[in-house]
Amino acid sequence: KKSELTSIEAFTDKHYAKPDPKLYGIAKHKNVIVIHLESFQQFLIGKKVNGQEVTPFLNKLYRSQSTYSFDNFFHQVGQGKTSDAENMLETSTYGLPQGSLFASLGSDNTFQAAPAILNQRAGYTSAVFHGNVASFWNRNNVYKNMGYQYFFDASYYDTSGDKATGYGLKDKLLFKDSVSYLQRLQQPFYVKYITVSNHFPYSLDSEDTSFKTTDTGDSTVDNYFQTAHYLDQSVQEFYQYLNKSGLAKNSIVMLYGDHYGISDSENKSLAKALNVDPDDWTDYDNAQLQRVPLMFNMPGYKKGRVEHQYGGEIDVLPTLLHLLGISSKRYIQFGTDLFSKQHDQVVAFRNKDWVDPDYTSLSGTIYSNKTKQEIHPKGKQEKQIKADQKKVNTELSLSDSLNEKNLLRFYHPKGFKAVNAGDYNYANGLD
Ligand code: GP9
Ligand code: MN
Repeated sequence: KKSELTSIEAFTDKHYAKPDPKLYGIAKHKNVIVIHLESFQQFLIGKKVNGQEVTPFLNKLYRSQSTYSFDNFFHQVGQGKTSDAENMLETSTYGLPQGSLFASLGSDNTFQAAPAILNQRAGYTSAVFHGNVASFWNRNNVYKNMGYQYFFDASYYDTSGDKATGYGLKDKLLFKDSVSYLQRLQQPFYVKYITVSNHFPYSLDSEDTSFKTTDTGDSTVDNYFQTAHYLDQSVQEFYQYLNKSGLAKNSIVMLYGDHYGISDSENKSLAKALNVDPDDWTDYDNAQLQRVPLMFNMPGYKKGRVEHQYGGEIDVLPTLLHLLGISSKRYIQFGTDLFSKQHDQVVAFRNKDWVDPDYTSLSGTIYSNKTKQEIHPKGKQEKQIKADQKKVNTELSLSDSLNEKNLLRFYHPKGFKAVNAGDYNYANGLD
């Protein structure tokens, strides 16, 4: 087992991408506020329905000079959906080929995750705010193993009557009702808000929306724009609080979409809403639709822009650490800093498909991104594509060995103190 760890370490060492010195540490000592935009896909950004922007606030944030945004950023989740996204963002290792890592391994595995790293390297306090019950996706156990100090789950809020929908407290209320807890956290803090209102089946009470949506005839698609609009307003209201309280100027806010909201089987109805002929819709289009937003917003910052490099959820942790001025080199992480010149732009999906700036590979069929057509690569091109596929396979299988055999328990990065889940008792909350 230890020799396996050695080969994993050799891979991630060699794969490591060093930070861009111009961006390293630009958010040093700032609070980190992560906003998990449930089921939020990139096509919502800038989208208008009946002349009205679906997500006007996020659109503004996306284009603001205070934000680094990405337009070729992909989700990489498998069956663990939200929990896979969380796992990748917190650890820069992949979810499992089947099921949810949180659910199947999360109670016992050793993690070297963001909350513990930030606490030990830079004194961060950590917390999660989420309006569903703590046991969903086994979060209660996983968060303790990751070193999260506080978890404000549904039991901390009033979720009675029409205050909640299927997956818990409505987003506007989550942001509003969590303020009293957030205010009491010692700074700098690393906090994560997991929203739920924009979740299938995208139902909202009529009092929560007046958005005039599409009429594709597919209620999932039509409702999706309404709940996305509600989520946008929720984030806007939270920003009003961040600005008023002064937290905004001491914080970096990272927003990301966790995975698709409209499944491949519904993409033909979606095509109508996107003004594309549904009969022309292909597997290639399904793959391209797996883009989700990623934004690093620093209120007051002036050099932000929309970045075009390809990347995915696996790349977020090293990117964030470097913005905070914390080197990621000593950790086993499969992603690479999105801003690095050495960043690896081949984005692996959990089923071994992949995309990069030039090609899309789906079950071994190769498409040119330029023509959107299937190609039959020859010569140098074929060699490159084979090498990329091999790297994708290797990377996924090394990540699986690491997690399935719990190998991080044998890995001791410099200065890292193993997390003791027993240190945390969320039932007692803040004292
Ligand atoms: C529920 C939520 C949804 O707590 O995070 O998870 P998902 O169904 O998207 O995996
Ligand atoms: Mn989700």
